[in-house]
Amino acid sequence: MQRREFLTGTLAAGSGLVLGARLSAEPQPLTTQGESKMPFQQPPLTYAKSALAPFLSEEQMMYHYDKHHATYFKNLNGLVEGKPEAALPLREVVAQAAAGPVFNNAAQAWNHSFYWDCMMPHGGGQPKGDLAAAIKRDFGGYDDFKKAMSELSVKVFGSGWGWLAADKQGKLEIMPLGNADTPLKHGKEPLLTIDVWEHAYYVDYRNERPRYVDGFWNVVNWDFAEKCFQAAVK
Ligand code: MN3
Repeated sequence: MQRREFLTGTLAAGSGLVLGARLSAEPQPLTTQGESKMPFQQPPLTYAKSALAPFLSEEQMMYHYDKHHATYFKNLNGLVEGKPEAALPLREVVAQAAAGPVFNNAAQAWNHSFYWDCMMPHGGGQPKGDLAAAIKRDFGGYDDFKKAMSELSVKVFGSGWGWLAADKQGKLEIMPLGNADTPLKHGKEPLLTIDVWEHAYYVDYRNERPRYVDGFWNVVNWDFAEKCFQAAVK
C-alpha cells in the first residue's frame, strides 16, 4: 500500500461528511489488489441539473440522477464487494456479467452515464461529419433516421432504451432494447441512447413518452455521438 493511499483511507474513515464528500471522488485502493475499481463512482454531470430545461426540469433530473442512477451504483458496489468483478472497469463488468443483479445494476450504471453524455444544453441540430454520412447511407437521411429512432424508442414495451449503435465496419443500427440491455451485449458500439424507463420522464411528461422522445432531439449531443462513432470504427 502506498503511503498516500494509506493516508487517504485513514482520512476517509475518520473525517466525517465534509472530507468524505471530497475524498469519495478519489480511487480507494484499500484492498491488497491495488488495482481495484471499487467502489464504482457515479460520474458527475457535466452540466447543471437545470441546464436541460425545458426538455427536462431540475426536479426530473434530480430524481433521475440523484435517486435512480445513484442507486444502481450503490447496489452494484454492494453486489461486487470482494468479488473478481470489483477489479474490472465498469464497462467490462457489463460486457462479462451473466443475466442477473450484477448485470442489471452495472448496465444501468453505465447506460445512464452514457445517456447524460448524449445530451447537452443548447444541443440539437443535425449530425455532422462521418456520422451524418453514415446516417444518410443507412437510413436515407436525417429525417428518416430521427423518425425511425423516435418510433422504435416510443414502442419499447415497458422499461428500456432506444439505442443507435454501430458495428466495427460502421454500419448503423437502431436497437430498441428492454430493461438494462445495451448494444455492448450484442457486439455493437453505442452511439446514442434515449432512456425510455418511465422514471426518465414521468415527473415532466407523466405518461406521454412520445412527447418526451420528441423533445430529446432538442438537446441531443451530436458531437458526442460522432466521437463514439469514430471510436467504433477505429
Ligand atoms: Mn433511467
